[in-house]
Amino acid sequence: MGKTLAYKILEQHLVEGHLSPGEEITIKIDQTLTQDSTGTMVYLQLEAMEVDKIKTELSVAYIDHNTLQTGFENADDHEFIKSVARRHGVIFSKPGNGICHQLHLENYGKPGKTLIGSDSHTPTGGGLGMIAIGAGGLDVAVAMAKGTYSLTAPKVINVRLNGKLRPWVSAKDVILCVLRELSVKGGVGKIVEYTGEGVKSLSLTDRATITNMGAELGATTSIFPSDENTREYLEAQGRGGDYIPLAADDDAKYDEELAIDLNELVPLAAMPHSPDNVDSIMNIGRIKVDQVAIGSCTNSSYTDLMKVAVILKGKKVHPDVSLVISPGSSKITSEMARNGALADIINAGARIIENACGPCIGMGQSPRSGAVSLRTFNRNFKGRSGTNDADVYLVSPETAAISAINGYLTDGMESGEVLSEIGKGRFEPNDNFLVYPEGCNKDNTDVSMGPNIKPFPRNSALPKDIEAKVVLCGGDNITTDDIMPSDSRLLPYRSNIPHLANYCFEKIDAGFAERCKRAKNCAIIGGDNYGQGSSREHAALAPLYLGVKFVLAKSFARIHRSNLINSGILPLVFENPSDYEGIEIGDELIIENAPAQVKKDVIEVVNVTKNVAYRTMSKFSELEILMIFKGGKINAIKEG
Ligand code: MIC
Ligand code: SF4
Repeated sequence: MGKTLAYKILEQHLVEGHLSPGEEITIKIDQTLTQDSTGTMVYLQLEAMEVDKIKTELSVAYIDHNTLQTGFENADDHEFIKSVARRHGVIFSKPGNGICHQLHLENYGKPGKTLIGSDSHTPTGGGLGMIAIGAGGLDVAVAMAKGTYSLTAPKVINVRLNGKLRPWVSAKDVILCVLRELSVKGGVGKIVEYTGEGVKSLSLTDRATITNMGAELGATTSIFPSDENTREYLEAQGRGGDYIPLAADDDAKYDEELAIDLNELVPLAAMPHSPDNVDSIMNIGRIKVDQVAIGSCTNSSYTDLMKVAVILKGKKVHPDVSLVISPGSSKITSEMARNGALADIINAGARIIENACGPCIGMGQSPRSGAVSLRTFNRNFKGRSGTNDADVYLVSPETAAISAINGYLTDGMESGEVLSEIGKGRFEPNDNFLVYPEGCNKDNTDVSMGPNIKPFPRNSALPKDIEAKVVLCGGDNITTDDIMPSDSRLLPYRSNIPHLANYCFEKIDAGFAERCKRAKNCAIIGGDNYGQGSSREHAALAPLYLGVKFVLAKSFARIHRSNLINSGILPLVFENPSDYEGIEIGDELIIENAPAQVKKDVIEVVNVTKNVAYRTMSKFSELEILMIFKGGKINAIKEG
C-alpha cells in the first residue's frame, strides 16, 4: 500500500513507537524555532535543564512579537534570549528582521526535515514539504536538549485540489474554504496533506499561507509536496541546494478525503469572531470598513505584498479607512524598496510599520471602538485586536487592498478590475539582521537577566486526593487568548508569570484571578475544544501559579492539552458531555486516590456540593503519566 508524504517523513524520523494513528511516537527533530513571546520561557527552561549541548541540526531564536519596547521589559527579554542563544549555539534573528515563519521559509526550512516551534503557526514550514509542528515552549526546550519530540501519531486527511484559482481568488480563500468545511476543531489529531493537480498552480508562499492557517483547524500540521515551485522558491532565496523532490505515493491511502475545485472558489471572509465563520464576500455584502491591516505570518510574503502594491498603484486609500501594512521580512521590504512597489503603497496613503507580528498580536494598531477591521491575519477572536467591540474579518491581501480603496468590503471579481502580473523578485542575500553563534561556549557566556524576568512556576508531585473548587465554567472553543490575553500591555510580561497571572481570563471573567487566590486549589470547567489557538504555555503556567489542579472539559485542543500536562495540570474529558451542564462556580470537586486513577483510562470526579460523580476519559500515555505523577515535564526530566 502506498504511503502519504507525511508518514514517509515521520517514518524516516521515527525513534520510538509504532507509526499508526493514535499511537504514541517519538520522532527525531532536525530544527527548532522560537519567537520571543514564548521564547523567554523556552530558554529559561533550557537553562533549568542544564543542557551541555543542543542536539538539533539547527535552532533559531526569532524576535518578532514584542518589538514595541514601551519599557525596558521587551528589550531585556531580547537581550536574555540573545545571550542564551549564544551560549547554546542558537542563531539569533534581531527584531526588525521579520516574522519567524516567513524568515524560516526564506532562510532555513528544508523539504523532508522536521521542525518544531514554540508558536502554533510553525506548520507554515509544511508549505516547503516539512513536518513542521507547533508546540508548547517546554516541548521545544526538550527538543533542543534531546533532539526528539513525542506526539500521538495523527490520521492524515487528503485535501485534493483540482483546477486553478481565478484572478482575485487566492490561497487565503483556499484555507478559508477548508475551515468552512472542517471547522476550528476539524483537524484535531490529524495532518492535512494537500495533493492533486491544483497544487502545481500554487506558489510556495501560497502553500505556506494554507499550511500556516491549518493551525486554525486544530491540526497537528499541514503539508504540501516539494516540487518545481519549491525549487524555484529556494533558488530565489539562494538556497537551490536545499531542494529535494518529495510527494506521496500515487496509491497512498488516506484516513479522510476532501476535494476542492479551485476554479469554483470565490473571494471569502471569516466573519467575527472565529476563523471558521466563513462566507463569500458577495453574501456578506458591502459593509463599511474602518481599518485594513495587511501582514502577519499568513499573508506577508513578497507575492502577497506585490499584489497589494499593484492594486494600490496610482490609487488612493479611502478617506475613512486606515490602511496599515506590516511586511513579513526585511528582504521583502528591501526588494520592494528597490523595485518601487513600496513607494506605490506609501503614495496610496498606507501606513508602513515594522517587519514584525505587530497588530496581529495586538501590539498596536487597535481599531477604534465598534470598528470593522479587515485583516489578512489568521485569528479574529474577540478582543485580540485590542478593541473588544471591534468586528474583525479575515480576508486575502487582494480583498484587503481593493476594499481599502473602496471603503467597503469588496469582491474583486465583481469589481471588474484587471489584476496585472507580478514579477518574481530578486532577493539580495543579507545576513545583517542575523547573529550566528561563533563556536558556542556554554561556560564562558553570561546570561543577561533583566529585573522583569522571574522564575517560572513549578508544580509538585501528584497528591493522593485532589480537592478543588470550581473557579470558572467556560463555553465551547475557549481560546488561549481568552485564558491568557496578549496585547501591548501584557506581552512585555511573558517572562513574569506572577504579574501575568493577575490578568488570567480577564476578558471573559474579570474576577477569575481573585477567585483563584481565595480558593487556593482550583478546577476549571470547559466545553469543546478548550484551549484552541496559540501555543502559549502561559495559558497553563498562569493557571498553575493560581492553583489550578485540573481542567474538566468536553474536549481539548492539542497543544494546550500538552501544555497542561507539561505543567502537571490534569486535562480531563467528560465521558458524558451533558454532565457539564450541572456544574457551577463554587462547587467543591474531589478526585480520590488520584495516582491509582490516573493509571486507568477512566477517572472519577466527585462533585461534593451536588453529590454526583462524573466519569472522565483520560487515555494518558506512559510519558504523560510520568509527568503528571512528578508534577510536570521539567520535574520528570530532572528527577528521571
Ligand atoms: C499567536 O498568534 O497567538 C501567537 C502570539 O503567535 C502565539 C504565540 C504566543 O502566544 O506567544 C501562537 O500562535 O502560538
Ligand atoms: Fe505573529 Fe500573528 Fe503569526 Fe502569531 S499569528 S506568529 S502573532 S504574525
